[in-house]
Amino acid sequence: MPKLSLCDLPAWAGLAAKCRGLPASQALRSLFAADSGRGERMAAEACGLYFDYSKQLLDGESLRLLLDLAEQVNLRRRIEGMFAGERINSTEDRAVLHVALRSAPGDAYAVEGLDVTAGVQEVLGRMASFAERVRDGRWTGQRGKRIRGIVNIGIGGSDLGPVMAYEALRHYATDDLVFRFVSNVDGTDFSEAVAGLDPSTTLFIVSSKTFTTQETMTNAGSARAWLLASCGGDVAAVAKHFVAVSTNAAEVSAFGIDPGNMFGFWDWVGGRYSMDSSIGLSTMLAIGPERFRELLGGFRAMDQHFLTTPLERNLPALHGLITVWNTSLCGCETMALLPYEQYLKRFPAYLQQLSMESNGKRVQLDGTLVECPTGPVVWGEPGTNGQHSFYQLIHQGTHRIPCDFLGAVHSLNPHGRHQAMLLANMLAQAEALAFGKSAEEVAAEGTPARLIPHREFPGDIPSSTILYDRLTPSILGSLVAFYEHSVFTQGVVWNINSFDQWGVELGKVLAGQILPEIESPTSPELRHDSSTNALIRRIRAARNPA
Ligand code: G6Q
Repeated sequence: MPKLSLCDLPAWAGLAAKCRGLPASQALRSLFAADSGRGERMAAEACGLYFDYSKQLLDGESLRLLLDLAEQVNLRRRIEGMFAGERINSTEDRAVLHVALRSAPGDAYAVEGLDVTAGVQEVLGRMASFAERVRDGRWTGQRGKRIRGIVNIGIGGSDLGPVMAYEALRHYATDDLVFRFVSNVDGTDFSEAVAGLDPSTTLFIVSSKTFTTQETMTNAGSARAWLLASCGGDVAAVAKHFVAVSTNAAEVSAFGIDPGNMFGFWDWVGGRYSMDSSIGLSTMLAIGPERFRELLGGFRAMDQHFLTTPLERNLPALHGLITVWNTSLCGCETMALLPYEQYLKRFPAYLQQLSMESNGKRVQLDGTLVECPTGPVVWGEPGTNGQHSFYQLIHQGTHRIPCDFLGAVHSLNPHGRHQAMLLANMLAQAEALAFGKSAEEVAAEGTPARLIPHREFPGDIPSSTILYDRLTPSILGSLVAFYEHSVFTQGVVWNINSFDQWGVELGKVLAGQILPEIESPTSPELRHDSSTNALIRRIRAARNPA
C-alpha cells in the first residue's frame, strides 16, 4: 500500500479548508465577539507557565482538527518512543534521550535495555563537588590562588545554552566569579573574553562533545597559549586551569586536561539539547548545584506534563501544533519570540538554534521531499526595545508574523512602576496585533482622509502569551523543555528528523579547502567558481602586499 502523505490525512485536508475559509479581515475580532469565554478557554497551564493561545487564528473546529492531526500522525506513540530511548535520530542511528538528563530517583530511562540514569547522577555528583570546590575556593590555580574568572569555550549547542542560562539566571549567580563565553573563531571574541582576566585566577571550561570542533579547539589552543605565556610555559598549569566537558576522553587527555577533570555526556544527547547535561557546568558554577537541581526539576516537570497530559491541555503539543498551523497552512514564514524579561535576552538566539537546526529540513524520514513548508525562521529581541525598532513591520508590513510573548508577573528587580509598565506594553502589543484599528475607527478620530491608510492597523496578527510568576531556575527549565517538546511535536507532524543537522557540513568541508589557499605562501591553483576565486585572490593580495 502506498505511504499516506501528510496532505492525504483527513485532518490536514480539513485544516487546509479552514485556512482558506478564514475571513480576509477582522477574523480575530469576529472570533472573540462570537465567544465571550474564548480568552479563558483557549489557555492551558502547567509547571508554572500560563499559555494563552486565544489570539491565534483558530476557531474551535480548527483546534479540534489540529488535535485530530496529532492523533493521525501518532504523536502520542512518537513521544513514548523518544522517552523509551528508541533510536529516533535515524540518520545518525541514535537515541534521543535528553529527558533522562533531568531524571529523578525512580525514573527509568534506558538505551538498548541499559539504564542511563545512574551515569547521569554520577556525572551530576562530580559536577556538584567540582562546582562547590571552585565556588568556595578549595580549587585553586597553579599558583595557589582562588579562581575568579570562568571562561566557557564552546560553540553552537555547547555555547548557546550556557550563555542563555547564565544570562537568564544572573540574578541567582554568585558575585565571586566573573563569567565569560567565547565561541566565534574570530580572534576578537577570544581577546574580549579574556580581557581584564588574570591567567593565574582563570579557569577555562572547554565544552565540546566531539572535542574536534574547529572553532572551539582553536580558541582552546589560544587560551592554552595565553595561560602558558603567563607562567613561563609551565604545562603543568593546564591541569589546574582547564577542565573539559566532552564525550571524547582521548582528545581531552591529548590536550593536557586531566581526565579526572573531564565531565562526560553521551551520544544520545544532541548538542542543542545539552544545556542540562555537563555542558551546563558553567551554569552550575554560577548558580550552585542546588539551584541547578531546581533547573532540572523544572525541565522534568514539563517532560512529565508532555508525556502524560491529554493533548488538548498539553502545552508543548498545543504550541507545536499551532506552529505547524501558522507555518505550513497559513503561510507564515517566520515567528518572533519577544521576551518581556531582560534576563531572557539571549532566549531568542537559543530558540533560533533549537528550532531552526532541528526543523530546518526539506526531506522526510524516508528521504522524500516534504510537502509543505517546515521550520519557521525564528528571531526576536526583548520587549520593549523591539517596539521602537521592528514592531512597525509586524503591525503594518506585508508579512504575517506570529509572535510569542513571554513575561513575568513579578520582576526580580522591582523598581517603582517598571514591571507594571513592562506588562502593560506586552499585553498592549498582543491586543493591537490581534485586533488592529480599522479605517472607520481611524476616520472617527478625525484623521484626514489621506492619512487613514497610513494609520490603519490590519490586525489578525496571531500571538501567544506565556506568563509566569517570576523567573526562577525551575521556570527556566520548564520554559526550555516547553520549546524543546514543541519543536519535537512539529517535527513529528512534518515527519522529519529533528535531531540531525547535515546542513552544517558542506560549509565546513569547503572552509577546510579554502583555509590553506588563503594561507599558502605561493599562489595556489584555485578551482572554485569565479566569485570565490576572485575573493580569495583579493584577500591574498591584501594579506601579502608586494
Ligand atoms: C547542535 C549541533 C551543534 C554542536 C556544535 C558544537 O545540536 O550539533 O551546534 O553543538 O557544532 O559541537 P561540539 O560540542 O562537538 O564542539
